[in-house]
Amino acid sequence: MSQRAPAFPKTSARRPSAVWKVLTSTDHKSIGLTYMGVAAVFLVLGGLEALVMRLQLAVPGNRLLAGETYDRFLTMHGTTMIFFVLLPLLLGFTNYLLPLQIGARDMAFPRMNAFSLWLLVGGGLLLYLSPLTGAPSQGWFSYAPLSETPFTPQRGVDLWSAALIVGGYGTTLTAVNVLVTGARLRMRGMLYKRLPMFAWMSWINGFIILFALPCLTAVLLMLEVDRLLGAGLFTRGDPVLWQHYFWLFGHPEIYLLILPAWGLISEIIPVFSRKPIFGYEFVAWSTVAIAFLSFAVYAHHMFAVGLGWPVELAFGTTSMLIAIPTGIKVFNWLATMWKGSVRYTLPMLYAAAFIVQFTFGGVSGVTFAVVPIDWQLTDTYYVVAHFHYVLFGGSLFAVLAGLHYLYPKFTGRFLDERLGRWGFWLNVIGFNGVFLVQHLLGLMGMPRRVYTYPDLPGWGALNLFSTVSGFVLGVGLLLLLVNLIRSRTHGRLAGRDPWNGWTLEWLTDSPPQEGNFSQLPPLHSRRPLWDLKHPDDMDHVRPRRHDKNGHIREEERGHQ
Ligand code: HEM
Ligand SMILES: [Cu+2]
Repeated sequence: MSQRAPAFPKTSARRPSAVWKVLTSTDHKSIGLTYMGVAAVFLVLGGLEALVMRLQLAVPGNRLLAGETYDRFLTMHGTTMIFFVLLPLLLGFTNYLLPLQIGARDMAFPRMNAFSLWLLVGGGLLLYLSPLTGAPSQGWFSYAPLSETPFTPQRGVDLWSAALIVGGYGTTLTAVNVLVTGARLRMRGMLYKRLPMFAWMSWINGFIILFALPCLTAVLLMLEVDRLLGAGLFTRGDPVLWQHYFWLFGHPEIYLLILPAWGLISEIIPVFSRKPIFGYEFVAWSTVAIAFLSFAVYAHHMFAVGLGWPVELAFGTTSMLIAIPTGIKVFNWLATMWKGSVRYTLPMLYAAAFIVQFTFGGVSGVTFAVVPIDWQLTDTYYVVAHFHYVLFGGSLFAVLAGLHYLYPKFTGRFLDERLGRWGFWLNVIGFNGVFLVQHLLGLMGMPRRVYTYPDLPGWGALNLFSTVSGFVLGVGLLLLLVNLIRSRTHGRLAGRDPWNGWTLEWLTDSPPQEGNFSQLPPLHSRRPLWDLKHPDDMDHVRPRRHDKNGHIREEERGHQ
């Protein structure tokens, strides 16, 4: 009789399961990845809601959804995508990357960090409980008095507010964590002027979150005081009071959804162009300018309410001004690519698509700064096209670039290249197909937030095109999902530094060990890993890496 293997010692049965580990972890990397995982679930939900809306809009006079039901899908979609997809994605990258880039072991307050994460998850659950009591139908910006009980009686609105209040507290606490981490936990030699661009931008973002989100929390509490206690702040008070509060939060919100995205792009483009970022100081300081200006433009969302021309002129002007620091960034990214030796890997492809699409969305944004144009186009599909170009073509594409860039760090393996390229092209074609034509629909006068429309010349065809493209995009995102899951076990091994990077995260194992670093190199410049790899040619000795004509120097190419 063969001998039996000794029974496993009992204690090992109590080893925490993977799920328990995720639920209780205070490690910034686990928290970061959980944010992203949660966001992926909500992306599927928000994406399905979008497709249902697009099906309803596919042909004129469609009867698939009733008007009220369409409004509910619209509200759930907008709220989900902004607060429970983009926000957690960007917070996920910030959590994961910020400590690694500055040479820290973790965020400043790891337990508070876990608390913030679960507050946000709780918020998401509250939102998706709301359909049980009648899903909210007042739109993601929930204008009061429309969102008051007499006009939107269902309890789902209260759950909707609760979702954003709870999630909002979590995000505000994260901002505190980010600010303290960036201020206090930088390794020796990591001066502010040497911060990697992602670390810098997500740190500045902490300020925007800290000052913007409380405006939302306050106004939501006011709404609930009205709805639950009948105070009448918005019904008996100023009818545009809500809008002031909401947009004082809402416009900075759009910037807080783009700053970390810019940070990712500012990491990826230099690495894949083999040039340090062009005009580091300009990119850095333009971010600060944007953080301030983002609070000074908010009333451009309110040109149609009749603020009077002096106010409109002022806000129109600031809105045009903010295009300058934004344009500086686009210029600097292009200048970084210019005469570099560009490698069109998957992250770089997504980054390139980002530049084109984000610029497009930015330019259509500037057209709204011209008040009479805004009067003409407000609440049309031109607006829907504009903000999807910024949020999807911009933020989300940057996140996808970041995901392809950092996946090897997260998992130790590359994403599959072939599947990745198929996904990329389907996403680009699908996304532009959905939203490019909506500019035309808007110019032709199609209002937004309508559940159906009459059969006017061209409207049906353009809408059908948009809907079909939506499904192409859906397939593209699905391929990405398959790739993310499959490559975890099947992907090519990546090692520590698969892209030949320059910032500290590439010094760690993939995935990084607990505590991140066993040893940190001395830090003399913005590119510590370059210095490590080229001790004879360090950045602080020779920071200029282009020749007089702007070409990347020959020996630099050799250094790839
Ligand atoms: C990052 C991704 C996305 C974000 C952040 C986003 C955000 C939003 C927001 C904030 C609204 C406005 C909701 C409101 O007015 O209350 C909206 C509306 C809408 N979105 Fe998205 N969205 C995203 C992706 C998509 C995709 C992929 C599609 C289509 C396939 C889509 C289709 C729509 C439609 C049809 C509407 C309704 C327009 C209307 O009736 O006015 N969205 N989205
Ligand atoms: Cu705005």
